[in-house]
Amino acid sequence: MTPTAPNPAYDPNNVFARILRGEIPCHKVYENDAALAFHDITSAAPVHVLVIPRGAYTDFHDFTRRATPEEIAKFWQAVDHVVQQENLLPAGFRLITNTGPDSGQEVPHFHVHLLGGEKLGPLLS
Ligand code: IU
Repeated sequence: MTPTAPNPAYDPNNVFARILRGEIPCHKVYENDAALAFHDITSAAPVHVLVIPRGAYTDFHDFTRRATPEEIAKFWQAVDHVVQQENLLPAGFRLITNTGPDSGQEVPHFHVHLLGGEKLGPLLS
């Protein structure tokens, strides 16, 4: 795929960039040419998978504004693939993407948390 121009605000040494480069191992669940899905190291549910784009996007806002339509489509197709692979329907699942400091976003590379495998508690408690 044609990479989008680098975002000057993007830290190329964040942990997910290093996972994408193979410098840090991950427990891979699925990948396509635009996205990688792997288990969160701190599980908040029986299924807790992170899906990240291969491109250098800091967060949801950055990804949505700068990624190509093909990257965006393939990213969400990867999320949907993991939903099916992990048998999360019909019981259901939750998608979360923290964006910016007020959200508690820790890793400055866009990612979606996919949570499921049990009845989840209230989002806000
Ligand atoms: P957040 O939305 O940026 O707060 O989520 C970052 C997640 O990345 C968090 O749930 C961590 O457990 C997870 N994570 C990881 O899976 N592997 C790592 O090496 C690191 C964080 I650092």
